[in-house]
Amino acid sequence: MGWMILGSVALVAIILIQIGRINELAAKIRGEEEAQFRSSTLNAGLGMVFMIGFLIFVFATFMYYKNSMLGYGPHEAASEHGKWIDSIFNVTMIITVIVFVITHILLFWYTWKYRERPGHQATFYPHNNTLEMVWMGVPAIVMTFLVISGLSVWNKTMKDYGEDWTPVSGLSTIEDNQYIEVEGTGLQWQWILRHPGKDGKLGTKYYKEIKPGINPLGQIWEDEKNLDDIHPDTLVLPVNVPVRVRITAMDVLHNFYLPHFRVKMDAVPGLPTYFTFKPEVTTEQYRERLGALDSKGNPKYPEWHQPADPEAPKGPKRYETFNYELACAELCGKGHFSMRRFVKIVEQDEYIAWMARQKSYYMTNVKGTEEDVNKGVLSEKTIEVEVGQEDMTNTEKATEVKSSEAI
Ligand SMILES: [Cu+2]
Repeated sequence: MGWMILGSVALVAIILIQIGRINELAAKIRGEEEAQFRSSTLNAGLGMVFMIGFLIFVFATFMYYKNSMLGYGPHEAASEHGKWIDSIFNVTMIITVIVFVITHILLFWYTWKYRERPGHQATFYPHNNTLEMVWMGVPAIVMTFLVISGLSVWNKTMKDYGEDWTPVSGLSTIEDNQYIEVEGTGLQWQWILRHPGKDGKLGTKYYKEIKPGINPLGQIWEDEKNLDDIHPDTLVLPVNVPVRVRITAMDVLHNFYLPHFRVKMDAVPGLPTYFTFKPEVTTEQYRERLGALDSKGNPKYPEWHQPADPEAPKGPKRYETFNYELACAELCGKGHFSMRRFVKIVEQDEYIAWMARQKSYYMTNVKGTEEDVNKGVLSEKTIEVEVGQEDMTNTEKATEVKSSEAI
């Protein structure tokens, strides 16, 4: 009997110990669950803080850098088509910014709203036709609008001058329906610019004629149109006159990029491309824009009022030394950076005066040398007049001489 009582007490004791253990275990599991709920609330909350901070950061950096970006502050496009490109860019940006803000708010709001917590269970929700229609339909409509308006700007921008257009000729005033055709050839690592000179026409080239340092573009000197072609260091163009740039490359892919004019086109070896644009703001006017003062007489864009050379604080300011740039926008090798050239947009009379001062490549580098195929073929006088060194203001005289003298 005694043994039985002892056995029962031991059994009850074991049962009680086991119950205690189970309780202990259950409490532990409950504690872990609670800890998990706390951690998901913390994470979702941090997500919300990040979202607010990130959106503020995005808008603050935009406002901070706005005046350094093309299209804003002083950097409105300096060409006719550039304004169209900027406006379609802005439309695209407004739409995408709205979508960006909404989707980011929703993304973080949902991680907060549906965070793991007691009494909440995920619902299995595999399909909703209305929702699918909305998220397919709305982007499709918006994209159609953007693509169509983008295409129409593209077609307007990429137009070429038709037959009713003539190249600017002579040094006389530039008329309507006239354009200037220049050429940019990219090579490692420079741009060779070619200006048509007085006749307004670029001469013909042949790649087998290319001799570095002697005939870098392979111009054919028998072609009269080549005799007055200039290889300028700076691309000088008159304001409000349409320009057509022939773009080509000699070795690898380059890209003819005039950021202020929104001109950008690949220069492909063996595949000539072109770009037409009309500069509408002279270099001088652009400098004024950068140096503008507000109504209180303070600089509108103080960064442009810093000295151009930090070592000479009293020297010219940045806006006074500003120049338009031609850059290569295709990473084309180790000397890529050195392809920078300046572009100068001047008033029409200034342009004519500039051209009158130029000497053609032929006159300075070829005439009278071994390379000169015209030695003894073209009379000295014809070449002089042809190139416009002797009488630069009288185009008619030049034409007369050309037709009367045997060439
Ligand atoms: Cu390049």
